[in-house]
Amino acid sequence: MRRAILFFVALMVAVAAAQDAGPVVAKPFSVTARRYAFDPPRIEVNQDDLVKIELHTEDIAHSMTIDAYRIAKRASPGQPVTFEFRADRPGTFPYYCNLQIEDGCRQMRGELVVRPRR
Ligand SMILES: [Cu+2]
Repeated sequence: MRRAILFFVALMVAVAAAQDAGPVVAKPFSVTARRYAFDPPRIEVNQDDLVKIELHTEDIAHSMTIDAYRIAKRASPGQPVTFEFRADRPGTFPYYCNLQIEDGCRQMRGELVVRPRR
């Protein structure tokens, strides 16, 4: 009986520890790219968050490119793209559209802010 109680306590401690290990559920963001801006222009997350981004465009094809995370995702009208990444690097990182056939796409800027873990 005592062993069963000890086992139960150990199990609860393990469950609590697992819950402290950080978010398991992805933080979703909906981003709309259009001539010539991102909405929102700023995304803030905590380090180690699993970030899920759904990228939409309403006019022409655009991309969301985040060099620091080696991400370049393209969306075209009616064809949004969803992607996930672990925000494991703290800092402020620009995102931009790398489909620069249209000059205006060079003006498209946003920033990803990854707040460091305390
Ligand atoms: Cu673009």
